Amino acid sequence: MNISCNKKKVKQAVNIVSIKEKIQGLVVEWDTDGLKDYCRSLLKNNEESASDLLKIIGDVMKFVGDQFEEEEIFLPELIGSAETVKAAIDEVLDPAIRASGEEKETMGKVVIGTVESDVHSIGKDLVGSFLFSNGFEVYNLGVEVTADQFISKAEEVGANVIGLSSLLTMSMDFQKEVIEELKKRGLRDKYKVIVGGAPTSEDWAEKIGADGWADDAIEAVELIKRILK
Ligand code: B12
Repeated sequence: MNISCNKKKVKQAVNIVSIKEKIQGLVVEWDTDGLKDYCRSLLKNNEESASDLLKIIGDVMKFVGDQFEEEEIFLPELIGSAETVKAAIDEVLDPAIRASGEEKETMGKVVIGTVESDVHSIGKDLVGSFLFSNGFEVYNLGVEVTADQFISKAEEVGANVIGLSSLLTMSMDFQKEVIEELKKRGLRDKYKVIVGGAPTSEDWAEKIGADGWADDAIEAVELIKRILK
């Protein structure tokens, strides 16, 4: 590898670090307009792609989550950061991904949501956005989604995959309930069901009879590609 190629790589790495620092600053300050404007300008100047910005934002939210767990920040600060990130994803990054992906042939249809009694949306939204940017048609049903709502939507759109997110130990059983309800309706074999969220695991997925589990949004895309092959 020649020197100029190495220099370019170092420059790219430095850029990513400074972009992440800037985004982190805007997220912890709850500077929603600042974050949206910054993302827009990075996209406009082709400095970063929408999918790379989603990855950075995912890392930043993991950092904010850890700070909350270590009691470095408190609930109102956490909510402020979450709202800031959600606005940037909904209003800037998702539309950018959608605009660039219009011509793509669909890789499959995925109905995704956070299960009943659980309001955590950020991880599930990231998974949905990554799937979309990888050519999947995504139906994001939001949070506190019931088994009937998941199944009705999957039936309506002819989905291939149902993705169930759960961030609470207490809501994990609702993932199981969706699978049981599919069985009751004689629809279990019609859909691949995947699960995710911090308290879930590969073992849990196996225990409840899901078709797969992924630790993060990037793995979720690989998982779906694999199980739909
Ligand atoms: C942000 C947050 C909130 C925000 C949510 C805002 C929002 N719009 O989402 C608010 C403040 C509202 C909140 C509320 C509550 N929270 Co909360 N919250 C968190 C926190 C700090 C971060 C979650 C997050 O966004 N992480 C960042 C994202 C990017 O990561 P992720 O969600 O894990 O998602 C990734 C993977 O898991 C995976 N993934 C996610 N979904 C899916 C789905 C599929 C199909 C696949 C394949 C993969 C996948 O890919 C994602 C992207 O890489 C976590 C702690 C933590 N460190 O995780 C606590 C945490 C989840 N919350 C917790 C609790 C207890 C609550 C409350 C009950 C608090 C209360 N007493 O009111 C309420 C819940 C109310 C309810 N009914 O749901 C606990 C849960 C404990 C447990 N195991 O049950 C945690 C772990 C904090 C703690 N240690 O106590 N919370």
